[in-house]
Amino acid sequence: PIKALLFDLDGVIVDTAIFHYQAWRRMANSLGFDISEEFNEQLKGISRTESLDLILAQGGLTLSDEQKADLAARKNGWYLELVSQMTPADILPGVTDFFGQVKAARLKTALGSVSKNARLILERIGMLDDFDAIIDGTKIARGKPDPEVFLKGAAELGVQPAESVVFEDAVAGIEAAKRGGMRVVGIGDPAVLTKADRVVASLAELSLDEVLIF
Ligand code: B16
Ligand code: MG
Repeated sequence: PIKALLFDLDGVIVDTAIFHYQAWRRMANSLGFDISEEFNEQLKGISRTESLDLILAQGGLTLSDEQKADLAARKNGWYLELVSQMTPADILPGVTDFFGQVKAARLKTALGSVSKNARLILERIGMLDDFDAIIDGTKIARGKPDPEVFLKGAAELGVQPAESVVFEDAVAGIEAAKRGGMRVVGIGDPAVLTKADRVVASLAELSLDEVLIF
């Protein structure tokens, strides 16, 4: 039986991808190039340092570790300015209702995000207490598609991977859940999220009962 649900943050609970894109774009522009919205798709679910490497490669730049640390910090500052304006109104459609069903069914929940800002975002949207475990970028050594973030979540909840369902919007995150031996609901486009067991446009389209018969 399914005992626990593990949720990605960006793209599942809130849409911070747009803020990441704006902040990375500001950084790229300051270096003299631009990044497209299409390119930004590749950055979803990928850690801050890996995202920076992909962006610098896109701009044809090779920088020192010190310069890269400085740029990453600057981007994060711009990103946090945007995050600081978030409120509970930024919770994505269907999330609050779905969590109500999860709570009524007494299932365990964990957050599985590679973001180092995850706690701050949950605080801003008033959902910090909705998770029994929070695994974020400060607790993991390897980002998605490595399964570490979800395996740690299941372990902290005391459940087996096979008893867990992951909710993910990114290709890298779905890969991570599959490698971890978990079932996955993809949030987004079925043509993109081909490895998910089920794909819905948003949590508003799904009832908990449909997940429990997985
Ligand atoms: P930070 P998730 C990920 O969040 C984002 O999808 C990804 O675009 C971002 O680079 C990463 O967090 C790191 O975020 O810079 O805040 O540490 O989808 O795993 O919740
Ligand atoms: Mg995501």
